[in-house]
This record gives sequence, C-alpha cells and structure tokens, in this order.
Amino acid sequence: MVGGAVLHKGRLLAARRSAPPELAGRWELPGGKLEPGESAPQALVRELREELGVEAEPLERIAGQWPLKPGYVLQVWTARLVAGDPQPLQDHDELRWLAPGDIDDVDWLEQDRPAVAAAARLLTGA
Ligand code: 9L3
Ligand code: MG
Repeated sequence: MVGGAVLHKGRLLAARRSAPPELAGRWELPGGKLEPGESAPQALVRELREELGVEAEPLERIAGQWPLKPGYVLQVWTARLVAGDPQPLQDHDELRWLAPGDIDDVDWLEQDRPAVAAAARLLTGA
C-alpha cells in the first residue's frame, strides 16, 4: 500500500475516509494498493489521480513502513501537486490542508501517524 504526503504551500493534505464503515470518518494520507507491475510511485500517481483528480509528482520516500492487514504494509512518499485542485472524488468525503501546528486536529488512522509526523517535521524544517 502506498500513501501520499501531498505538500503544498506549507501544508499537508489530509483526506477523510468515507468507507468502509469501520474506517469512515478517520483521516489518512490518500493512496491505495499497487496494481501488478506498478512501482509504488507509479501507483501513487494513479491513486491520487483517481481519488483526488490531480496530477502529482512523488518526491521522496518517508523512511519506514507500517503494517496494515496481513500481507500489506504502508509506505509513504512525499508528493507535490503538478496540476489540479484536489477533490474528494472517491473513497473520501472531506479534504483538509493542515499547517504543521494543526496536524493533530484530525483523527488520523493509527498506521498513518508516524509518516504524518515525519511530513509535519519536513514542513517545519525540524
Ligand atoms: N490504509 C491506511 N492508510 C493509508 C491508506 C491509503 C490505506 N494512508 C489502509 C486502510 C484500509 C486499507 O489500507 O484498511 C486499504 O486502503 P484502500 O485501498 O481502501 O485505500
Ligand atoms: Mg485509497
């Protein structure tokens, strides 16, 4: 699984899941599963296009990987917007741009928290 820490104008993009019911209302870094033959950055570009309607460029991997359900781990790349304004087209019902000081304002999925913290540190230069 690949997630994107989309950074723009000093803020991090957070996406609120609308499904499945047990995850609805929790916030995540948008992304999804790799399809056969895709690299993680390729999958991230496709997922951000499908879910948010934007063109994005993966920049660098955030160190670490976090277990999801059996057989899956979450890897995260920072990314920048190349074109488009993100919209919750699929799987999400709200988006927010969070400044570093507002990162804890939303209820992140547990698995995303370390990468979110790392992305916030990148934004502050810490
Ligand atoms: N997941 C966790 N954090 C993320 C992403 C993109 C996904 N940043 C978890 C939530 C679901 C599973 O992975 O349990 C599948 O996600 P998706 O394929 O429905 O996006
Ligand atoms: Mg997804």
